[in-house]
Amino acid sequence: MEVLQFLSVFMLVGCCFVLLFNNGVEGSHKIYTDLQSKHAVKVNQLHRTGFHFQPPSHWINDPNAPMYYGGFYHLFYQYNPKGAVWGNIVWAHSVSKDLVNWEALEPAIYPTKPFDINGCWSGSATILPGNKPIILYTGLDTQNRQVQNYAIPANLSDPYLRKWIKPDNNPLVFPGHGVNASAFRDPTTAWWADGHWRIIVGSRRKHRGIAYLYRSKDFMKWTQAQHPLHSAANTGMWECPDFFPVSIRGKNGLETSVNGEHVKHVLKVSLDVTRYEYYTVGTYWPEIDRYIPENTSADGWSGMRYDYGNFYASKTFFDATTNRRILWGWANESDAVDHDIAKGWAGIQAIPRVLWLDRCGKQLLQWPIEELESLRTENVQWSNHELSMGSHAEITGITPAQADVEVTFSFPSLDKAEPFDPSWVDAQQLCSQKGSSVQGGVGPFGLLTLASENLEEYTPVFFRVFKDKFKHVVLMCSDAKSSSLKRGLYKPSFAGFVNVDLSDGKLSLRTLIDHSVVESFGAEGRTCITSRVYPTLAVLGNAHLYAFNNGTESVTVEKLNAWSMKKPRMNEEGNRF
Ligand SMILES: *[C@@H]1O[C@H](CO)[C@@H](O)[C@H](O)[C@H]1NC(C)=O
Ligand SMILES: *[C@@H]1O[C@H](CO)[C@@H](O)[C@H](O)[C@H]1NC(C)=O
Ligand SMILES: *[C@@H]1O[C@H](CO)[C@@H](O)[C@H](O)[C@H]1NC(C)=O
Ligand SMILES: *[C@@H]1O[C@H](CO)[C@@H](O)[C@H](O)[C@H]1NC(C)=O
Ligand SMILES: *[C@H]1O[C@@H](CO)[C@H](O)[C@@H](O)[C@@H]1NC(C)=O
Repeated sequence: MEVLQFLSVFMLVGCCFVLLFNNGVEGSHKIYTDLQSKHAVKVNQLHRTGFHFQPPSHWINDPNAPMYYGGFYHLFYQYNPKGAVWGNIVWAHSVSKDLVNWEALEPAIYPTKPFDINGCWSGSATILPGNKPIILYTGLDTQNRQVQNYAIPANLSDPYLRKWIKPDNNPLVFPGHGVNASAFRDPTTAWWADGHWRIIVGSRRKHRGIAYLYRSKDFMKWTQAQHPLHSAANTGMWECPDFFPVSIRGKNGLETSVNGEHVKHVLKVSLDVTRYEYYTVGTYWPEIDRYIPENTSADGWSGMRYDYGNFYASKTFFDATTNRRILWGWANESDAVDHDIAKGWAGIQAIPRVLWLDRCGKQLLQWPIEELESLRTENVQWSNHELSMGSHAEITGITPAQADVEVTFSFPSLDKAEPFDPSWVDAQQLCSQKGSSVQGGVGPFGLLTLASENLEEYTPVFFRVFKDKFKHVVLMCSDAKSSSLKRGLYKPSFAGFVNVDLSDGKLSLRTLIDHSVVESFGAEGRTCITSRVYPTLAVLGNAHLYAFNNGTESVTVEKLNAWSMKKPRMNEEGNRF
């Protein structure tokens, strides 16, 4: 851990903030009391993103209560209106017709009442019968207890839902007997089953992560169920749980209350200790209120992740107008706090993704919402471009710092794949050993994004294929190691394994490049990785993009389709629909 982490640390808790003791046992966020109300003097544009969600300045974290209502997508998010570090949190609110162009409204929820006077933290929306949205969120009350509150729109005829009311019968849920009032937060969207509404709330008991279950007939009076919906030993505090059904056939999303034969359930939790998330696929029995992950879903540290990079506190919602389940996730900064202060901003939301169950039923697939394609402009295409060992070829004709790249690589055979050592269980560690410049057999091959002309800086996104006893193992990396000449940055070699059939000799990659973010979808969305990087040379018009191969087996870019991306309307002040 960094020294800074121990210096200005006090307390705090939020979907993303925890009491941090000097022994640093839990939590990785810090409170900078001296900085949290320091207004950004000037917003530095250099690393600001072109098409990712962000406000004009200051700090953002968790996405909250995404929903579709009155012809608009609504996104709320944890926001510090006064500075570029965490603090003074309110629920900022933006609306969009297409999930791409956004208009900022007034904050929807902020501390005013005894039940939330010390904090308005993360939560979710439920659309009640009669098309009535209701928000559940975590408040910090006068005694700093974490309680679950509700808020309702002041005027259902206003499609912008500008004003929210927090009635005085709050809170709806107090931490019950045996529940730790400092670790009880982030209520989910409610689902209806068996005559009751249900929600889960994230918590912990000692080192066990817990999703407490609550039931209600009328949404107002909630009773804690005898058993949590689920828990797992040694995972620490569960933040931002999300629980929803997925169809076992096809890409269509399901409304949160749907259940039955054709359905499996997904439980995702955000692990405060490690600051990453994992999910399981399993079965939910409403009669006994039990959720049991399948034996193919590891339930703990080694579980499957939506994203193996900067991606946390995520939340899905069901978009009934298009039958999609859409995922939002927060991509935090990888730079240091003094850089954030100098930039005047910190945090973005990753591009919203459609999410569905893979045909094999064991994992989810994700893909950027198709509306994003409306920003595509100049286009370049390649076909059958061979990359011999050690070569890299520049992709020109687009703006490499703000681009969308889709590429399919093919290779004639897997004979040259390097042997896989079964002790390599940690993908990130393997990627840090075997980076893009370490020659291999089949791979490393992929893209060098945000690269300077002479490769002093670059963020490679690539695959490497290994041969295990009975199968091949595919590693996907998004490696920030050489991303910037700047010191003092967090430059992890993010990586995940890709569960993909290689019998057709192909691997595909889509990468969204946006100044300080590289967001990649491997093998049709089987493995996704988001990296935050801060080049000093490879910026704006000086950024380059290459396809490369550093394996002994030759690799062909069978097809490449890349676009410059336009800038959407993004929460600019004074910009109204
Ligand atoms: C509610 O919103 C509608 C639509 O914006 C507006 O016409 C109406 O005046 C609002 N009602 C109140 C009481 O503000
Ligand atoms: C309650 O939660 C807080 C915050 O995570 C933690 O510091 C404290 O040790 C917990 N108390 C107990 C009794 O587990
Ligand atoms: C996992 O469960 C399936 C049935 O759902 C069973 O066929 C299989 O043998 C189980 N595998 C293991 C390793 O327990
Ligand atoms: C390929 O590997 C060689 C030797 O390992 C290295 O010097 C070179 O930089 C690598 N090329 C790329 C594009 O990473
Ligand atoms: C994002 O920032 C990096 C660098 O400071 C930390 O290491 C991560 O823990 C942090 N991630 C989250 C989710 O807060």
